[in-house]
Amino acid sequence: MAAQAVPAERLAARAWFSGAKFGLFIHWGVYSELGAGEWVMHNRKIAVPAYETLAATFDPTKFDATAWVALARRAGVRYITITARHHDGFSMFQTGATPYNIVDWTPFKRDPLAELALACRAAGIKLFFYYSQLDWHHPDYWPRGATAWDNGRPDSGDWSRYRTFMNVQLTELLTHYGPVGGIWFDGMWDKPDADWQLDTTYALIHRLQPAALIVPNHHQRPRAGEDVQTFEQDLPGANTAGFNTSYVSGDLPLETSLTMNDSWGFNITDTSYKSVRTIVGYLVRAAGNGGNLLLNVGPRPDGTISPEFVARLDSVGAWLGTYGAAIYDTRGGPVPPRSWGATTQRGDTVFVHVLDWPDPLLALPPLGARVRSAHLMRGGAAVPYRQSAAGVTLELPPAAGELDRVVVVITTGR
Ligand code: FHN
Repeated sequence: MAAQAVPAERLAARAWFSGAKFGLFIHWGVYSELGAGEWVMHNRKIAVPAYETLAATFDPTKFDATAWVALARRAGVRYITITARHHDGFSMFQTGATPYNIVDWTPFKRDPLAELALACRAAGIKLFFYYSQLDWHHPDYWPRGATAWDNGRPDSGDWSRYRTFMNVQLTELLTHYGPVGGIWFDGMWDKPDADWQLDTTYALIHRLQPAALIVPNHHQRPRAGEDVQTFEQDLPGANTAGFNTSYVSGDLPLETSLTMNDSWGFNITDTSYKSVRTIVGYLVRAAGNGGNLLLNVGPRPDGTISPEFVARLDSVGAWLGTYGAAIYDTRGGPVPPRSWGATTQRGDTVFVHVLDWPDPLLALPPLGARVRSAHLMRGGAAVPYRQSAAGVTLELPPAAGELDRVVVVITTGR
């Protein structure tokens, strides 16, 4: 069957996504209560009835969507991706498909996604919904997949009913919250060979919201109907995490999702926070690869976000306040990421991001166009340079503790 043309509104949404460069990932759910990450149900082999009891106590009374969105704005993100339903199967939104949701099952009784959607719209931030295809709770997630354990569910189920359940929920997510940025799928890797009928689900999404993007975290090459290739804990093409594909799409937008410590969901004992330098390095290298960084926070069960996350987001936001023009709405530059840093580009301007280079001279390969001038982004001082057929050499000022010495190189065009 011939590939279907991608409609204009989705191409425009992809172009927007490519320029957005920075998003905030939020993993938040019943698991947050135990402070041991979003896999706690699986890792501690918690039976369904016990987890249901835990879910019935979820009461994040300090949740304030406007405070979360204010933080996101300070950080400089252009989109938020939040867990609507994670592998524990608990819906963090009002759904008619199951009573096992935050409005009907908990004393909280509010729909945080509705509140977040309103706050995001007011702030001009796009909202994406993370949706787990893997489910440790639903009886019809059968046959079970690689992460199965004996958790009290019957050894039977109706897979086609489960698919219908997902499509009903996706319909709700795409019709009750206004325009959404897209759906971020996860968990298909639990049963990669099952009959997911992705074409039907993708067609449904694109019919309900023609500009919504499908971002599948299946760790495979992108398929028809998918809009973004996302990499987990890795820059595009890298596979330090052990499950990413080394294939990198040449035409789809790219994204790297990254934890700020070593956990996605709130983890009270995980203090391995990345430094601001490391996070900015990921943002720059993601942009140098032509991709976005989706940086994660795991809010606490009361709905607040820990100061360690807040401080880092504020610092990255302050950095973007100075250097944002070298990140937002750029594409990967003429020099692919190197150990010293990366390049980004907009029009005739190449931004050379020097993250880690101790010497005064930095030699670049040819930039594909003649250099007309070079200056430091901060302060504007001219940067002496030499060019020849072999490339361009920049004479850098000494590093003064900056996270990234950005040299703005104006070329004659390509
Ligand atoms: O299992 C999940 C994990 O909990 C988390 O949501 C990450 C985010 O990229 N994705 C899965 C692992 O691939």
